[in-house]
Amino acid sequence: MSVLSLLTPQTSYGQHLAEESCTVQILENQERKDKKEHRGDQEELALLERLAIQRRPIVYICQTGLKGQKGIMGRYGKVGPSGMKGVKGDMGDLGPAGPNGEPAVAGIKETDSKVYLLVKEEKRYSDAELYCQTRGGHLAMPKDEGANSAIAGYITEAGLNRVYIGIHDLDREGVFTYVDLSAMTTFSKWRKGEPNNAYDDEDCAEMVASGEWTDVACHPTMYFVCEFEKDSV
Ligand SMILES: [Ca+2]
Ligand SMILES: [Ca+2]
Repeated sequence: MSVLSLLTPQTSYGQHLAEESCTVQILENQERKDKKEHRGDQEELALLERLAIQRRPIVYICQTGLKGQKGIMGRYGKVGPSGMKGVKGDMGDLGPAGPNGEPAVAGIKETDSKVYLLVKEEKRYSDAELYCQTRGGHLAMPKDEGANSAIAGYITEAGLNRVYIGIHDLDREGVFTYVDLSAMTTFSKWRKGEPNNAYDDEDCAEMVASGEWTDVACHPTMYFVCEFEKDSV
């Protein structure tokens, strides 16, 4: 590339803005001299002379083209690592007080040998027995008239109609036993027509307020009475 072609764009500045690309050229002193002889443009020669004296390379940068349109956005990069866990915030204000709950245990009833607990928490038969066992007892097992009357009175005082008691025929259909697996001997208080194993689905027992028993399904939830031996209380 000759020095003239390098220098020419400078004279037509403004007309080639969008077309010229950047060019860098370093000229040797001899080449500058050749050009001086070849062409007598005073301005160019003066420049070449000055550069030759200073022994600097000639660097000419052409104008770049017009700026293009903005490109489309690139793809998102990978998600960076998690930051450090922040400091725990202050505790919020206390919420409003909740409504008063009904006590689950409506009180205790005692006989000479037993303590009865009426639990006003609706549970299935098996869960009710589990509740009583967890506290060291069983569902109530009325084994004589005195015990049966005590439990019945308890139900009536609480204004309830029915509760689970600890009698079932889960092990052998039609053969009711107490929940501690002791056999029913002389005493029973079945209501007339019960047990009837209605819908072939009644293997548990409830006591109604009158003190009578009926066999019922084991899965509905209802209140129940636990009993504890006085010695173990
Ligand atoms: Ca049955
Ligand atoms: Ca029945």
